[in-house]
Amino acid sequence: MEQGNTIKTNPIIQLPAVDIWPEIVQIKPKPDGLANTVPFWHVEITDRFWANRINTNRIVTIPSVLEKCRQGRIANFANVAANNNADFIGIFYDDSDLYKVIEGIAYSLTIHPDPKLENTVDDIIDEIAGAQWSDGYLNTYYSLPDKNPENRWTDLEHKHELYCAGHLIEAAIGYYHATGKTKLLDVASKFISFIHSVFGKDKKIGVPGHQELELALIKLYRLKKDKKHLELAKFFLEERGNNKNRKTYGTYAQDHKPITEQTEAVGHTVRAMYMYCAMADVDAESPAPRYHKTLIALWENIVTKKMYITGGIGSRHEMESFGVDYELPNKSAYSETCAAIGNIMWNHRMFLLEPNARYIDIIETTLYNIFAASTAISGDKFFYVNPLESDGKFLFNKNSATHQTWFDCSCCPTNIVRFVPKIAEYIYALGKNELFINLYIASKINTEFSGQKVNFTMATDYPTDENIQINVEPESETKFTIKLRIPCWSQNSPLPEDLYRYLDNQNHDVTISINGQIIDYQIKNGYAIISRIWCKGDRIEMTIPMPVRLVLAHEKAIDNHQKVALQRGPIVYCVEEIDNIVPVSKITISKDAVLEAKFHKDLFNGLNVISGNTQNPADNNKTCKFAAIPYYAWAHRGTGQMTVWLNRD
Ligand code: FUB
Ligand code: ZN
Repeated sequence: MEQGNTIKTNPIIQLPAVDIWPEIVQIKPKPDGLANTVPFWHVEITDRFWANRINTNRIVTIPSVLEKCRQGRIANFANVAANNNADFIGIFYDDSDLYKVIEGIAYSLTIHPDPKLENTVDDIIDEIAGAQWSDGYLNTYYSLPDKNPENRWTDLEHKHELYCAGHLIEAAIGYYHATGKTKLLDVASKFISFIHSVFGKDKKIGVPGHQELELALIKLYRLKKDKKHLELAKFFLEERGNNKNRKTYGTYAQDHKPITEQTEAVGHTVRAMYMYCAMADVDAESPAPRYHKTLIALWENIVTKKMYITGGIGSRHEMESFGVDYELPNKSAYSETCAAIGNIMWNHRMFLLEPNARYIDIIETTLYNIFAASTAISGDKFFYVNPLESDGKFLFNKNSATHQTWFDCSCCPTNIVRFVPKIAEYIYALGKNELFINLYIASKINTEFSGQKVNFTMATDYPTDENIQINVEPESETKFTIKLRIPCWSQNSPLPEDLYRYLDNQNHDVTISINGQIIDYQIKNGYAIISRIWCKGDRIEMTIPMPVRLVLAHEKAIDNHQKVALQRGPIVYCVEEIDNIVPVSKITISKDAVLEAKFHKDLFNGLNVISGNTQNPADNNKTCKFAAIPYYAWAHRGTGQMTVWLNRD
């Protein structure tokens, strides 16, 4: 295949200390039809929904989780550094939380410098460096109260030394990029050199019990261009499910069969997501993809049988795992926040291997529903578990029936911290002479086509509003293609594939106009393709109708029999006790219900509330109103009952 031109976007926000991001996200000429990531600091988000969250992450979430890390995680490093024989505090993988927070701070510093915060992190990095063993090993659980080399690598299945190493690499690369400082990267490199000396074909044969190091090694390979990191990632992937040299861990850790034979998503969801990410990354580095077919089979299995309408995955609290096909309970759903983040990361990689809007449909649904729900609007309370129903009593969220400020295992808040500042990365992608507009998030980007600079400004209040305007400003007339994603939910499918469908089965055409003239367009792989010579002042207007739709689940998803969910655009709704006189479990929607969405500017920074009629069983079935709010806004007004799936008349 012909290789494309080098395609370029330009930083809009500010220059990072070192511009290594294009390497890390593998920005390089791609064959025709494929796309490159746009670095997150090349996109300025102006949209209120996400800009608020990015600011809240910086102003509230980061200080709050750092403070929590001081109550144990940072002390562990300091205690190893001080060699004071203190006992280890917390859970054996707690180091990873601190690394994830540093990674998140690094991304936040990239788009918003903060010398004071940077100093704080520098001090923490001193403690981390002080805790490193002279041979490069670094893990506080195996270093407290004392360092016993014999204990290391003795329980790869459960203890997370390799997992923590992966998060260390990601933090180190992020911090180097943001600040140009190499101390943490040196620590990570030394640890990885040690890991290379231990693991490999002619050395210790073993795989991480929790995947993560694999994808981090590929990032490191992209940065350092040293093939041995890629080879070690491949070694860990290829040894999975291979019981010739070791006792395998089974389905929980996706270690039950070789990965190319895995076609059903099983086991611990976060482990699975990180593994699928690494598989996609290896394929992105290889001229002959080895895992793509398997990944598509796994994707189809999840999307057709194992995904909640909110985009959540992982049905079971037990082992934090996938269930069997169509096992999608609502009240006992696990739907871990980390799994949702992992699923977004994986779908983005799938898009880069094969630019099809179906992957972005999953990203969008996950972002606006489960991910947006996972952090309270205040920014300092979180859902680890994201059920679709609550009776107000079941302590689904790690011993709580509502958000919590922290958890003994705080994988989710720390994943949120590192995910939010980088959301801009998902809005656009660049192919050869073409710009993909994947998410309709108000933003600005500056790019180049055939050497011509082009500014794009997207203005919209999507998904509250159905109108989007994109201003195209080339330096001078230039021919290129804009690919506008046509969301699946506008094409009569609530999510890709057939796990969910609309009750009314109606099409609502997306209209696109250029400079006021409605145009005909073709849809290919989920994108409206507009190729033309673009001139200064060109304006694209797009309207994606957002009627309130009633969603049905596949008949085999028995938990949702005789139930409907409400969806408007990508937003899934829920009903809460506080808004309704009828108990939420008794609200019933008829198929011809008139449902109205009305904007309330004072609720949660502004959102649409849906209302309609139901019957009140406590009042002779008299007709009365019910109200539904976006799922992402639930649990902000006290602890109470909530449900996404309503009775169907
Ligand atoms: O084991 C590390 C993390 O903690 C996992 O990814 C989460 O599911 C939680 O178990
Ligand atoms: Zn988690």
